[in-house]
Amino acid sequence: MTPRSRRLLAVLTTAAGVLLAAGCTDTSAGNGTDGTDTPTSAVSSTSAATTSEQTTSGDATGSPTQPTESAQPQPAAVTVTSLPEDIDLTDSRVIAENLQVPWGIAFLPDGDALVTERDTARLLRVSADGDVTPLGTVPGVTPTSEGGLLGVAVSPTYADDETVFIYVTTEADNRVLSGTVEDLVEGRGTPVVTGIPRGDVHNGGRVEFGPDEKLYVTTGEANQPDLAQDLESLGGKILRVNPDGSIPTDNPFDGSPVWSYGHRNVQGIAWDDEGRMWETEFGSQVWDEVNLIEPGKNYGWPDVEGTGNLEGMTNPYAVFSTFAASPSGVAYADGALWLGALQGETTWRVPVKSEGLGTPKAVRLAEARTRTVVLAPDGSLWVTTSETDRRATPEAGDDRIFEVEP
Ligand SMILES: [Ca+2]
Repeated sequence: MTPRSRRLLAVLTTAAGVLLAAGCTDTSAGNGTDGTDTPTSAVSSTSAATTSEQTTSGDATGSPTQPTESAQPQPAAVTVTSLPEDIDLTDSRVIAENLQVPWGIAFLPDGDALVTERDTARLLRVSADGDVTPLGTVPGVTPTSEGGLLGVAVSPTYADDETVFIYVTTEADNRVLSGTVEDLVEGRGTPVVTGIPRGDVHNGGRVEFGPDEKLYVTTGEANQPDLAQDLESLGGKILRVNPDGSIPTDNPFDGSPVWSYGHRNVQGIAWDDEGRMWETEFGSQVWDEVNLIEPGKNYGWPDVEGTGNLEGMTNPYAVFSTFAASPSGVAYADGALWLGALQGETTWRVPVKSEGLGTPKAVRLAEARTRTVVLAPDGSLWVTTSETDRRATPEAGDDRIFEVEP
């Protein structure tokens, strides 16, 4: 048996043990940190331990299963427990290479992208033609194992205000800053949200404008699981604020930026054609999740990982064994969610239907761990690799941004 199959068997055994323990979850950082604590070569393809295509258990249509008052067991969400044996490499074009942990991407009105580098705290301008222009380094960023310069968003009214939003890990907290690019790299960013718990791991970090032009911010529980259930803490939440940081009057909790809670570590959000907000979330040892986010709802962590059917807690629409996904960013394109995956060298394409999610398909957009997937203005997907983040063995040219057609 290869080391890889031994490891996968160990993971499967752990999964079975946890499931048999009827809801007991392992709340340690463990393997469920941002990706994996082993080099990607250990999980670069399938093994004898996972011989089948991904399976869909329970409701074959992938309908959602939300907690109800009923005592009847609920069917599981769309469930993926393995990687296919062979996944063809998708045709792609390299846009940029030799980057250091590219993390966030946001497009400017002219089609160029702003790209963040997590550990260097550099802000880059990247054109579709592959021109990479360093714009400066954001001062005050204090990278941790998973923290640093993370998400970036461009104001919906950028043409008028030239405002950019970034999510940064400082010595004291995680926070969202706004300003022009020049403001941000010269240390004059305006605090928009402060006091998000920071940790060595589980720092969240995505910032995105919704269709309602509110700013959504995804956080992690900073490896303090109880924070996820504490409505007074900004850890383990999805936050919703006005661009100036004030609290929208229609938020679910009066005077609070909290939009949803009970999250472990969220690094991906995207909206579908119907305006519904989907979220990707790292599991601890067993189940990564895809959730439909609705205001005020409790998504369960740390009481439940995956589908728990606990009263007052909302089940995911899809779950993936952590070794098969570990999803960071997510994009919506061509009627599907595209999940960047830090394990398995895959991107998962998950069809979105009006009633829920369809059967996920593993797609290989790069022979690498993928971090961020975003929809570009021209309808293509930009995908970042994450081989230089100390969880893998980088090769010459890492890390890269690829362009693919959805
Ligand atoms: Ca959950």
